[in-house]
Amino acid sequence: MPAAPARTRTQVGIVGAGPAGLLLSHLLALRGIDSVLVEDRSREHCEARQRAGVLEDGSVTLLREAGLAGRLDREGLEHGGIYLQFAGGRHHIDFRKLTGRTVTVYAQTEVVKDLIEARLAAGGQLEFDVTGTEVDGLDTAHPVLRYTSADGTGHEVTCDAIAGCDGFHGICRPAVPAGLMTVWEREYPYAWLGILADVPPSTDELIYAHHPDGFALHSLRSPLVSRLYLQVAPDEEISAWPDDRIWAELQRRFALPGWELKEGPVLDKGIIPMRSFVSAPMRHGRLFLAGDAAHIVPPTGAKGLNLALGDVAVLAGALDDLLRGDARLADAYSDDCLERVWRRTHFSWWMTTMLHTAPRADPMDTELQLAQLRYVTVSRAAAASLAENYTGYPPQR
Ligand code: FAS
Ligand code: PHB
Repeated sequence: MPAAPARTRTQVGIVGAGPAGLLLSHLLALRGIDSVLVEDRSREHCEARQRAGVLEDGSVTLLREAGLAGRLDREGLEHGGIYLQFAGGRHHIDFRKLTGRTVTVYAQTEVVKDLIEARLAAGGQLEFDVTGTEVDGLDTAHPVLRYTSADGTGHEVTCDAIAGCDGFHGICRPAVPAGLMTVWEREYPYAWLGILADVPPSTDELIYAHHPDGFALHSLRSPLVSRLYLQVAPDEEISAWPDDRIWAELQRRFALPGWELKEGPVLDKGIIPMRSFVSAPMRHGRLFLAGDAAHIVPPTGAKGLNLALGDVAVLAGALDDLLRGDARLADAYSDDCLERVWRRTHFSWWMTTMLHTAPRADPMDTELQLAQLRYVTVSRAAAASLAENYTGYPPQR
C-alpha cells in the first residue's frame, strides 16, 4: 500500500523550471505570493540546455526592473543591428538608427542560472528531478498539483491557481479538455543544426545568411565563444555531421570576399526542429499556460524566449488580482498575450520563409525571396519594420 501523499497548500503551483516558470515564481514572490515550482529534469540540465541567445529591449528592462539584471548588465552584449547576407553581399540593418532600440546577446542558459540562483537565495520552493507530475481540479477554485519528489515522496499541493510553464512537450496543455482549445500549427521542411564553438566570433553582430544550399546564422555567446546554426533536413541525424563537415558547410554559406570565418573546437551540437504553433485560449479555469507550453516559434526571429518572459510578466499581475478577488486581468490574460504572440509568430514565420531554402523551392520562390531581401536592405520603411519587430513589437508591458 503506497504511503499517503504529503498534503500541502500554496497559492500558485508552477510546472516547469524554464525561463517562464522561474521568472513567474520570482515575480509572484515580489508580490508576496507563494508558489511551488516542480521540474522533472535536474538543475544542471536546465542550466546547461543550449537554447536562445537574444533578449529584446523590453525583456532586458523586465529583468532589470525585477532585480535580475546584475550579471546581464555586466556580461550582456548590446547589439545595434544585424547583418543580412544574400547574393554575394552583406548588408547591415541598423536598429539604433531605425528604431532607437537595441537587443542584447545574453544566452538563455545564463538567464536560467540567474533566475534559479535568485529563487534559491530568496528561499523559493523549487523541486528538481520530480516524476509523475499531474494537475487536477482545474475547473475548481482549488486545483491540485501532484508529483513525486526526488526522494520518492508523493506530494499533493492544493493551489489557488496553476501555471503551465512546462514547454511544448509538457503535461499542462494536454490537461485542457479536448474540444476547448484551438491549435494552429505549421511544420517547416527543414531544421537547424546548432553548434557552440570555442572560437571568437568572426563578426561584431549576428549574420543571417540566405544561400542556395541553405540558411546559416552566425551568433555568439561571448567575445570568445561563437554560436552558429545551419539549415539541414528535418530528419537529419547529428551523427551524420562530424565537426569538419559542419565547418565546411558554414564556410560555403558565409563565404564573402575579404572576410574569414574562424573555426574552433565544437563544444556542443544538436538538431533543432522548426515549427510555428499557437494554442488558444491560454487558460482553462485555474490553469494558465505560458511560454512554449502555449506557443512555439521558429528561432529565426529570436522570439521564443522573449515571448515566454512577456507572458509571465502579464500573468503575475493577473494572478495577483485574481487571488485578491478581482478576475478581470485573469479573464483578459489569454487575449492579452495572444496579440503579442501572433505578431511575433508572424515575424518569425516571415524571417524563416524569407531566409531558408525550401527543399522543393522553384526558381520563382528564390527570386521572390531575393526581391524581399533587396527591398529590406534598400528601403528605410521595410528595414524599419524588420528592426521594429526584431527589437520587440508590440513592446513587452
Ligand atoms: P522551456 O521548454 O524552456 O521550459 C519548460 C520546462 O518544463 C523544462 O525545463 C522541462 O524540463 C519542464 N517540464 C516539461 N514537462 C514537465 C513535467 N511533466 N513536469 C515537470 N517539469 C516539466 N528561442 C530563441 O529565441 N532563439 C533560439 O535560438 C532558440 N533555440 C531553441 C532550441 C531548442 C532545442 C528549443 C527546444 C527551443 C529553442 N528556442 C529558441 C526557444 C526557447 O528558447 C523557448 O522559447 C524557451 O525555452 C521557452 O521557455 P519556457 O516556456 O520556460 O519553456
Ligand atoms: C542564438 O544566439 O542562439 C540565436 C540568435 C538569434 C536567433 C536564433 C538563435 O534568431
